[in-house]
Amino acid sequence: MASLRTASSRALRSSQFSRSSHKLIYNSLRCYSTNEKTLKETFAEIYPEKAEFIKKFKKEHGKTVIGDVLLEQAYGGMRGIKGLVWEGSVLDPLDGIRFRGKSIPEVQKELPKAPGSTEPLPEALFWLLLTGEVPTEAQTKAFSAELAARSELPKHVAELIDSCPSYLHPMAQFSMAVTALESESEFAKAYAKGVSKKEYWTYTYEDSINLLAKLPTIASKIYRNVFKDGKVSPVSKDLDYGANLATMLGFGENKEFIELMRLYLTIHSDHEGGNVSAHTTHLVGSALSSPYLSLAAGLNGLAGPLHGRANQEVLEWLEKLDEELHGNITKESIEKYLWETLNSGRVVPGYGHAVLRKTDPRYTAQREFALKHLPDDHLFKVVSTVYEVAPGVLTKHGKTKNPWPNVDSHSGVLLKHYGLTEAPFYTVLFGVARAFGVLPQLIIDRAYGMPIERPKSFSTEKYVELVKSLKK
Ligand code: HAX
Repeated sequence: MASLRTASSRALRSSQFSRSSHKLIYNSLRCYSTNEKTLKETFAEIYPEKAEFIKKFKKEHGKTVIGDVLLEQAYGGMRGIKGLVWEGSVLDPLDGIRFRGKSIPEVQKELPKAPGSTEPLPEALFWLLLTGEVPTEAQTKAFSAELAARSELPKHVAELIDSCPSYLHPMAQFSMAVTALESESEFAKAYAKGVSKKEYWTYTYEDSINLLAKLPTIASKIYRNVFKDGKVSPVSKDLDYGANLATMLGFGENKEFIELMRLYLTIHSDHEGGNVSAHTTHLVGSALSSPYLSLAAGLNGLAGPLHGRANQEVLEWLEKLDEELHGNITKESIEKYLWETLNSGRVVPGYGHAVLRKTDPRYTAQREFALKHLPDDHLFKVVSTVYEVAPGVLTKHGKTKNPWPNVDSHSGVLLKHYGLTEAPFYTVLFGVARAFGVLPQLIIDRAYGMPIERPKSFSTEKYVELVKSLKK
């Protein structure tokens, strides 16, 4: 392993890479004041061995049957069909998400933290998701500084955001701004020049880091334009990603809000590959669209009410509940309200999941944050009472396979407590976090040379024929 790493490290510096890659790597190294390996160097050392393993694995076991596909799955949103490769995380229906094998409490314990903080740094999670390794504190600090150094928006993107009407949903503004960053794509430029396939990952890496770095500025600009005075404070190279985001949104004075941002970005980052935002980003990326175009596509999926926008729906639903019940929060009154929602043909937002069959550990992590920092918050008490009642009501209702709360059930209450009350903005924060999960996989996809995605579809007539022929 060590010799392979040294060899690939040597390759990184010599023949395998062109002059332009050298320049890119050098540029990213210049930001560092530590002698430890950078994220890019770490990945460059690790991936050749992994890529070699996958080649062998496919050759030896490529014909192994790994599952059957039922007709009901074709008509049922492809639920449970194994057909994607996603390295950063795996979701167990009962155990919840594990990032490179680590549960949320393990990530909270093991990842580097800012001085005086108890929450993990999301930039350290990005490192873990990309490489499978936990970075040192010095590596994380240098990576935070590198992200801050790359955060500036091109003028045309800033102007584009400023030109959006305030009634355009923040997620539409977010997706547009990310799409417009395409002008900056190193990958698109290198591809146009005919760069070798072997080098795709290095340009994808540069685009991904530049994109990740610019997201807090984009998100804050949208927030401050739509809901505040339009002024965004500058990024500080001395602050970590979560602290910068909190500050630019206008909540930097509040240390608890900064802690919330670190936790929020970490737990909302990755949820394996099949969810709409992750799958869309990966799918669009498989056509060799740049990370900007790929993430923007994923964000458009995240904006749907059954996916990321559920966080907005939840807060609005809770506020309406509170208003209609005039603060009369009892198990009985909430049960009645839940039945009214269900009987009117709507879903209870924040409950249910396509994979999970237990309370989402991301919900639990947020509940623990609330118990620690805001146990007496009125809306937190409402959320807690809904948690006591909703699983029973949904079970009695008899439709959902999972009556337990998901991540979106809790996030709005925490944000609102600290003054970020504007629910239509919530999915933008989720989008910033989701980038931490999907961008590492895009880099990995390019490093492994993953092909364009193209599953098979049939018309209903063709499925009827297929079923008939199989039943003969
Ligand atoms: N309230 C009422 N009915 C629900 C329900 C809920 N919370 N969750 C599922 N159901 C219904 C479904 O609408 C479906 O009804 P039909 O048979 O009439 O179509 C039935 O129960 C079976 O659905 P399922 O198999 O349990 O769930 P799916 O895998 O199809 O859908 C969803 C998963 C998350 C989309 C679903 O549970 C839902 O709509 N939840 C509410 C919205 C929400 O919280 N979304 C966020 C999910 C987490 C996430 O992605 N965050 O970004």
